[in-house]
Amino acid sequence: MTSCLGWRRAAVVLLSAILAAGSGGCGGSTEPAEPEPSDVTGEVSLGSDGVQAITLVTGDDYRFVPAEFTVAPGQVRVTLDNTATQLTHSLEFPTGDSPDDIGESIPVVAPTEVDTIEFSVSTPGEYAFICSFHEPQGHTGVMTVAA
Ligand SMILES: [Cu+2]
Repeated sequence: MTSCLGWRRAAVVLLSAILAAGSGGCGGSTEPAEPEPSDVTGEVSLGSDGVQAITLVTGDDYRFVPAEFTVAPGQVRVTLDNTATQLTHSLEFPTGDSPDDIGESIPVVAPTEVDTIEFSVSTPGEYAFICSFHEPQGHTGVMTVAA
């Protein structure tokens, strides 16, 4: 008698587990989409010459995509691709508050133009960069030099 009841309970538990698993799978498609990884952290790749390279895209808004990326100490090549039809941008590492003085900048990149700078970093830390035209609108980013 008791063993029969036990089996029935087990069956109920098993059925509940199946239903829970099924509803969990359906719920997955309704979860909010996560931000594209490229919106958060950039893809730094090695160029054919072994230099770390990354392209930041900017457009008719006040964003660098990605706005944050990480490199190792050494040579770095940063390309700014301005896909905008209206806005002119720049990419500058302000001096004074960075561990290394990078000393390279792209002072002007007109709509649809692309420009590249190359520099070396040696001191791990965070290096803020800005678009000098739109810093007040939050057109900024951070390059991290890993230890
Ligand atoms: Cu800008």
